Amino acid sequence: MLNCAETAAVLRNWDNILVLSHASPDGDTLGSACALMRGLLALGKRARFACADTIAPKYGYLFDGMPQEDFAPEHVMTVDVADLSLLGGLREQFEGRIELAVDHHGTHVPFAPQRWVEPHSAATTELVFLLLQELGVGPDRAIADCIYTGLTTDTGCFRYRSVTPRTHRIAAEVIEWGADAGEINRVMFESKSKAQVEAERIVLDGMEFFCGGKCAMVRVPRSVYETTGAADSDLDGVATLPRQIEGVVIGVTLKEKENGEVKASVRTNLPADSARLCARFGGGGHKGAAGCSFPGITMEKAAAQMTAACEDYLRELNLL
Ligand SMILES: [Mn+2]
Repeated sequence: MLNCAETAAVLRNWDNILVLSHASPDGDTLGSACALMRGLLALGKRARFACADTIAPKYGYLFDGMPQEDFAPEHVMTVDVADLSLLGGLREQFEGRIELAVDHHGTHVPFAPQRWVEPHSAATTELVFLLLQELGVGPDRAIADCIYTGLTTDTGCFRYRSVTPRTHRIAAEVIEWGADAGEINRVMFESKSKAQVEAERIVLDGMEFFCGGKCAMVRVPRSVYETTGAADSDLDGVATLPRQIEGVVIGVTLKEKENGEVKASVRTNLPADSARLCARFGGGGHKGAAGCSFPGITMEKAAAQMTAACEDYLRELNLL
């Protein structure tokens, strides 16, 4: 395991670097990749980006003005990727070629020979910021926007328990660099498309409670996207809704992906641990937020398995 200075030393020696984000990209993996690439470009290196899935338009500004050169990379690294499987469609192409991983997931399953993993970091962008400081990059306004985006999206606008004094210090620093905090938070948290509201309405209408109201579950079948015109990313925020209900300890959102695979997003309140629950299905993440998938089974079956697991887990915690 590397530390910040050692990771910086690795990057100092590299050129022609490909930075990979995880599939179904969020603000942290994209903010980390873009901040890092901007830093590498500023150091006179060549850097480019790849992700298995399309990037939601609301993240477009992260890439503004960044050249996307096509070159054969000499080095490949990942940001915010907890497990090789989370590379999605890029896994096959890059398995065995990834030399460096920078991540903050406690459930990180090592796949790169060199890695810097700090589970107590609220976002991977926290680590990228420290890395850029070590490399002598900044202050830079575009980098500041990328870092701030990762911090705020991975912490639900600085509300989660994962937030530390350091998270706020780094946020303060990048605001000094010129990050447009108010606008980024508006786009990420205060702005919804009509399709999104329509989809949320349908999904919330079907919310189910079990374990005496300690668990809440919503399902998002493909039909929701079809009837509302909502994109996958429009329903990112839905995962946080079940847990917001008083008395709910475990909130589960089941989404049917385009390929038919069912994915669960789990959000928990203390004392439950989302990552531990998802580990039962080979998934992972953080204490408050984690995910897992149910390949090859229907939404109905996935819901039944998840319900049984929640019940079992709550018993284990003596909450049932
Ligand atoms: Mn993250």
